[in-house]
Amino acid sequence: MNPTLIHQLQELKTFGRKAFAILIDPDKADNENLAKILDRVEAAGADLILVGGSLVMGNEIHSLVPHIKSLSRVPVVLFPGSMYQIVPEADGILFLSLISGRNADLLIGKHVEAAPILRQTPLEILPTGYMLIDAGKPTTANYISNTFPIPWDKPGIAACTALAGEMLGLKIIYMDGGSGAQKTVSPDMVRAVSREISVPLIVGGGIRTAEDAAAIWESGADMIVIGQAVESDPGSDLILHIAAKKNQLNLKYS
Ligand code: 1GP
Repeated sequence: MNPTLIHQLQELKTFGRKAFAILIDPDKADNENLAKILDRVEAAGADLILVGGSLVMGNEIHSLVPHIKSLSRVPVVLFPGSMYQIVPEADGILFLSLISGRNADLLIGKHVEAAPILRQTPLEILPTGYMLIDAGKPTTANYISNTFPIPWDKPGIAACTALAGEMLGLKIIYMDGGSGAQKTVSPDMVRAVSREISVPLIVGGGIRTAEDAAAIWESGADMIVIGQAVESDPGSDLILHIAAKKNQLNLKYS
């Protein structure tokens, strides 16, 4: 039997291994760019493909996910901004509770509506404490969620929030500066959160280089997410450089 995605993520934390995910925004993925990205995803051995966004304007996600599945063996996990982004052909779904905010709908309300729909799909449910971090400019996620992000320089708030999320039973913590963030989540904050939790830690937002990725990994993130840097230059070798850095770190700590 294949280990579940949650089990694979937990193993990263347990064995100190690093992983990365490529985020594909369904509104921006034309076929030509997608083919370039998936080529590199396969060649580099990316660990996960995330699909979704805080605001998705078109309906392409429903054909995009099966299309990606037909071109790549990398597991596809939904990163949904709304219930319209539930696609049963994916492998799993980040069931996100926005624990950095105080918007009841995004903490539990939408989940109540989505639960009976998700129960009818084969999707693996990945219960995730989602934390938005202020990373220099208002992001779509902040605007759409109508919540305040955690201040960039308050690692203590982030650590307590993540700890509470784990105590509530969430299986993953995802800290996100938002797509196109001006700066990444601070290494200090990643360190503070990583120290407090025993569930896997995903960090994304504003990661543009292999060096950015390394700094976040070395501070304690188990998986990093890259979206805009790949999307804005799909033909670049960034994914390959990030994979090389990951392999180097995994060798160093093995
Ligand atoms: C956004 O964490 C993701 O939700 C990725 O961010 O697009 O800035 O890489 P970027």
